[in-house]
Order: sequence, then structure tokens, then C-alpha cells
Amino acid sequence: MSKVALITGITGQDGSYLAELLLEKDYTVHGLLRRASSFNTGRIEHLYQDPHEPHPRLRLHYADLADGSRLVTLLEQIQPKEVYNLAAQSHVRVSFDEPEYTGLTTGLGSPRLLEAIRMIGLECRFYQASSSEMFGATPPPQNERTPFWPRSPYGASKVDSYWMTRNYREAYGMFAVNGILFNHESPRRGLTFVTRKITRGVAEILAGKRDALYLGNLDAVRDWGYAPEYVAGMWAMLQHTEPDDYVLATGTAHTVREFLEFSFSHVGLDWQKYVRFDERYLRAAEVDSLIGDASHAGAVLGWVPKVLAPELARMMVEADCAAV
Ligand code: NAP
Ligand code: G4F
Repeated sequence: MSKVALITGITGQDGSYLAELLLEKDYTVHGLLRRASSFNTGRIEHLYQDPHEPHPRLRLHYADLADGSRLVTLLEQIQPKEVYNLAAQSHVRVSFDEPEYTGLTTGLGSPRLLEAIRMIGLECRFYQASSSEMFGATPPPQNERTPFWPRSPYGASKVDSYWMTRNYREAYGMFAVNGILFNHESPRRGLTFVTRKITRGVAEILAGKRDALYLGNLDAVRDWGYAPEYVAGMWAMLQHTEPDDYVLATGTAHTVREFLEFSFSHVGLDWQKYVRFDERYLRAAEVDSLIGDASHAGAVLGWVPKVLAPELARMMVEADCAAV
């Protein structure tokens, strides 16, 4: 009998890599799909299995984190042993434009799921996609004991979800864990996050499709890792004997400016000739510096990241050049 997992956010960057990993490990994987007027399954197309075939191991279900009764019905039907809550309005800048919607989904999605699990008496392990954005203005290095000081509606909503997850663990003895993940990127990263915006920009400039790239704050420091390594960490958290919270990070720090340098220099271009400032990409409040200390995950789970920002930038530029 293969293990059964449910992934919310399966169509996103992390959801697609996690689905791949679990299918490789012989799980049956169920994913939530948001109904949209055009296809939003591009990242998992290569994993698609015809539902008419006998026993497909990837199954998609229409649902939205804002619809609590649908979550109850699905959890009862699917009876997953592991639930990975990755769905969110995940864009920090957009959360300033849509604070209420961000709260309804990024903030309230996890208590909806946790309460649904409790209501139907489902025995399962629960992973919450918490974020280094919760540390906000607290100076680095940041680990599991660092106080939160969120600087955006997104960060504040993630703090809400973090505490709800801990509360269900402490109040009801649920196996519920927070993965506090620092920025992780890949060729599947959304096109409006800064790393992918840069690497796609490089590819389009090289191909003569554009002559400038507009960005905001180049001084922000981030700890960028490689997404497939981070989803392996999520899985490891749910396999441990005890539920706990873990930071995943590389412990290395680079500015946006340095990521520009890594990306443009890889194809022999000088970024200063192409990058322009646009204030619309500034945030009402910025998170200046995130640098993680993942020693707890290293000691308990044996989790060690290998890919660092310079190699990540090269990998993403090459993928974007091939695609463009
Ligand atoms: P992503 O690419 O933006 O994917 C977000 C996923 O959530 C997509 O599948 C999206 O569906 C889905 N979603 C959004 N709103 C939903 C709703 N109301 N109901 C159901 N599904 C909804 O994000 P990611 O980079 O993979 O990140 C995964 C999770 O980790 C997110 O919770 C994010 O906040 C968190 N996180 C990410 C990072 C990072 O650096 N990547 C770091 C820390 C934490 P559509 O495809 O239909 O839009
Ligand atoms: O790539 P970003 O949008 O990522 P941010 O805000 O760090 O959030 C990401 O990582 C979090 C983990 O810490 C996740 F929880 C969250 O879901 C998301 O995945 O911006 C990175 C930095 C910021 O300081 C931003 O101000 O890049 C700066 N930046 C400069 N110009 C820009 C731009 N960011 C974006 N998105 N677009 C720009 O043009």
C-alpha cells in the first residue's frame, strides 16, 4: 500500500517539486487545484496522469483554501497520512495591495485545514509552510528561537499560521510542524520574484527582446537556496519521530545587486548598462536582511544544502536562456 499525501499549492514552485519527490517515493499524491479560466498546471504537466487509467498516483481536486467546507469533504474522502500546506498568496509586495485577501488565505488557510483535520478525527501529519519573512526586522542570523517582527501583511499572516500550527500541536497533540524556510528559488520560480525576474530579464536582453530591466531595492540581503533541496527537508520533517519546528537556510548572504552580478556576468553582460530603478517595486516596509541558521535541521534531520546563490543564478539563467 503506498502512503497517501495531500499537497495544497501543488501547482506552485514548491508543490511541483514536492509532488515529484513523493511520487518517486511511491506515494499516492493528491493536490488541490484552483479553478481558473486558463490552465494553471504548467509546473506539474510532466507529472500528469490520466484519471481514466487504473490507479493514477497523482490526483487533482478543485478546491480553494478560502472554502473550509470543501476542505472537510476532501480530507474525509482522501484520508491522507501527510498533509503539506503550501498554498498561499505568497508575494510580499502584493500583500500590501491585498492585505485582507492575504489574511484570508495565507493566514486563515492553516486553521481551516487544522480544524478540518480535528473535526473529522483524521490521523495525519501536518506541514505548515512558514517563512523567514516572519523574522522581518529582527537582525540576522535567525533561527527557531529568534523573535518574529513581520514587516508585511504576508509576514503577519504567516506568523498567524505559525502559531495556529504550534497551538494545534500543543493543545491537541497533533503531529503539526512549521518549516521556517528562507528564500528558495529554481527555474520554476514565479516570474515576479526578484531572482527569476532577473534571470528571465537576462535571457530576454540576450535574445534582443528587451533592452532594460526595472527593479526596486537592490540593497536587500537574502539567503537564497535551491527549492528541490528544501522540499526534501519538508518531507524529512514529517518522517521524524517527534513534531518540531525547523529553519531551512544556506547561511549565506547576498544582496539583490550581487545576484544581478552573478546572473548578468554569466552571459558576459554588465548589469549596470541594463538595470533601471522603478519605485513601484519598493515595499511600504522592507525586510533588510535575512540570513538563516539551519543547524537544528542539520543536527536532527541531517539536512544540508548544497546549491548556493552563484550556482543557482547560473542554473536559472541557463534555463531561462533555453526557454527564451
Ligand atoms: P508559489 O509558487 O507562489 O505557489 C503558491 C501556490 O498556492 C500555488 O499553487 C497557488 O495556486 C496556490 N494558492 C494560492 N492561493 C490559493 C488559494 N486561495 N487556495 C488554494 N491554493 C492557492 O509559492 P512557493 O514559492 O511554491 O511557496 C510555497 C509555500 O511556501 C507558500 O506558502 C509560500 O508562502 C511559502 N514560502 C515560500 C518560500 C520561497 O522562498 N519560495 C519561502 C518561505 C515560505 P495557483 O497556481 O493557482 O496560483
Ligand atoms: O524575490 P522577492 O519578492 O522575495 P521576498 O520578498 O524575500 O519573499 C520571498 O521569500 C520569502 C521568504 O523569506 C517567502 F516567504 C515569500 O513567499 C517569497 O517567496 O524579493 C526579494 C528582495 C526584496 O527585498 C525586494 O524588495 O528583492 C527586492 N526587490 C528589488 N527589486 C524586488 C524587486 N523584489 C521583487 N519581487 N521585484 C523587484 O522588482
